[in-house]
Amino acid sequence: AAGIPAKEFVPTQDDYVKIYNEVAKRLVDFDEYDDGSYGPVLVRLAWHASGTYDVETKTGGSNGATMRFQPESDHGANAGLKAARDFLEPIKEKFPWVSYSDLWTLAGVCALQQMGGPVIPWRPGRADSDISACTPDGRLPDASKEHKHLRAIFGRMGFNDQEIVALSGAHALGRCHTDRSGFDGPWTFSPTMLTNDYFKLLVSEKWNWKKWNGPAQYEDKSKALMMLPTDMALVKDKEFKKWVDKYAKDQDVFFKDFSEVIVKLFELGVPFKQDERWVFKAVE
Ligand code: DDH
Repeated sequence: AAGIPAKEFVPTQDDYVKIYNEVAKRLVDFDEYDDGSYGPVLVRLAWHASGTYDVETKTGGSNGATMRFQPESDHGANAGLKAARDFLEPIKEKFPWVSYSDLWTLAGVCALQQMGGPVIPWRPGRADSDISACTPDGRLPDASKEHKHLRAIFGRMGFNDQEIVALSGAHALGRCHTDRSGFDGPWTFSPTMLTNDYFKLLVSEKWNWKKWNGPAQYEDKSKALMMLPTDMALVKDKEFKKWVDKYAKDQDVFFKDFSEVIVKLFELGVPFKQDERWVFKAVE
């Protein structure tokens, strides 16, 4: 009928459940990648999209999904994240109404839950920006640095010591790749399961400098596992270490704090209209 505008599609919770389930299905379907899952690299995509936030200027954060554009996609810290963005592209094609910024964070939630992590409440409301909203390079942490750098970078996002340590527990997942960051190896023996093993290993293993031509990193006695200088800063600094000990002792406490701080991370700087957060059921 002439003059009557086409009704805009307004997605409901059920529509986002469909996206969650589709991400979960693709995680199972494409189990040949890396250690057997795209889960870790999806988590890293959601974190790097969100971790550009600056409290003072209120720029950056997951809203905008500006990592789609150069120069942000080419920032050194984002090397390798094209694999995660490409993994999600068919889902964006199937559900064109979802913003990339909602999709990337919801995929991070799905990956964490499907890898045995805690429930992570999520809500929609992110809108994609254009290239002009790209953040400058240098907002994400540099793995060669120590405690001062961690407090400066995460303080800029609005996080305290406890939150920095809880967030770092994500390194139970995934690995370093020589062709991405230059570092090499996984932090735990179960890189596709979220556990508190990262904290347990930090306090129980003896960590030595790895002798190689690559960037300075630590290795355990078995030489199968690694820690970055920034990881070791969490046991060298007394205030950080308190939280490492706490999370090493009790996975439930880690899961509770991790869920809370991940919700905060994925929501930094997002102008939500919806107050209610949804809980998505993990797919068996
Ligand atoms: Fe991380 N991370 N991360 N990280 N990260 C790397 C991989 C993964 C740092 C450096 C690296 C967080 C914090 C820090 C994940 C999640 C999170 C790699 C290796 C480097 C280097 C990349 C590669 O070669 O492929 C540093 C430094 C910090 C810090 O200073 C605290 C946080 C907060 C998270 C989070 O998710 C909340 C995940 C997952 C991976 C594994 C990716 C993969 O492909 O596997």
